[in-house]
Amino acid sequence: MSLQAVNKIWMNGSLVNWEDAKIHVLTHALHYGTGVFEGIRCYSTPSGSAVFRHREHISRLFDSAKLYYMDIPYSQEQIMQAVKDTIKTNRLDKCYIRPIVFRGYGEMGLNPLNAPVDVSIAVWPWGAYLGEEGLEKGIRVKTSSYQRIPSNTLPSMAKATGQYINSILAKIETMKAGYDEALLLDSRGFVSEGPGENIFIVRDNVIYTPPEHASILKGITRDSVIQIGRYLGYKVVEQDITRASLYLADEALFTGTAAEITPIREIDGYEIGEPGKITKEIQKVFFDIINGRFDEFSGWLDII
Ligand code: PPE
Repeated sequence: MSLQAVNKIWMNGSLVNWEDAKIHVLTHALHYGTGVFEGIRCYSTPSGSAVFRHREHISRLFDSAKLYYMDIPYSQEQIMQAVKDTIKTNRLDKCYIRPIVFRGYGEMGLNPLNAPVDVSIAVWPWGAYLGEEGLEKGIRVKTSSYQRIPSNTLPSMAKATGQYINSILAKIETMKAGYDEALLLDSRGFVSEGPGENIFIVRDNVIYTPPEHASILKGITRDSVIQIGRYLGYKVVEQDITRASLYLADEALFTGTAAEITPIREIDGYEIGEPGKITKEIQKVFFDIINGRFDEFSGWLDII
């Protein structure tokens, strides 16, 4: 998806012009993938623009940084304030937010510990990740021949830049095969997640999603859907999912900040069908929450 430029980007404590937000080609993270990032959305609500589950995202950013031995030279509160400042200065009422913490310029080689830790926050308008039609009618998914990186190879819980080349290979492979999105299995062969989404299935009115040990990124949208599902009175179970139960699912959906709640209508040639009842119910509550129309979960919105 091509970027839509806005006015300013936050870099190491100051707001710089979009076109001046540059780094050196010998930036450590460019060579070795030593960066961690977040994807957050800000929505327009009747009480003003609101960052969705802001604290949880910033807290995950700090956890990712910790797993890669990076000390962020700001507090979580300072980063949250910087996110708000960046949105305000760009006068966007809704946008995607991309904070990134990365090993900067000054050291080469595989010991990054003396390289500086740089922090940047960019925002831009970003529409439906898998298309408006995908959100409404569901998408076609194919299992990738690439496995999701096992957590004893790289920490799945970290949202690290370098880890995304795994997602990217899976994504390209599936797109070239004519599908909308990939699904990755874990190293044991159980369902893990999409290249940038967690997955849920529904069977006999029970909602299932893979557990942490299936090498997933612990998605914040995933957590939101677990809570919404339970609020709606459904049983939501975190357990290993086999390929067969995926193929026999009554409903299936992807969750993610960018993808929001995208129904899956076909997997590997097995028809799941049009978005089902539970998917639609969850979607409705989710969209009501982010649009500020659902008081029960209003604590998830940080008004800027
Ligand atoms: N798994 C992966 C691998 C992942 O990248 C994401 C988010 C999720 C699960 C869902 O997590 P959460 O956003 O907390 O619900 N992927 C981000 C990056 C997408 C991109 O293309 O860049 C996102 O959705 O912002």
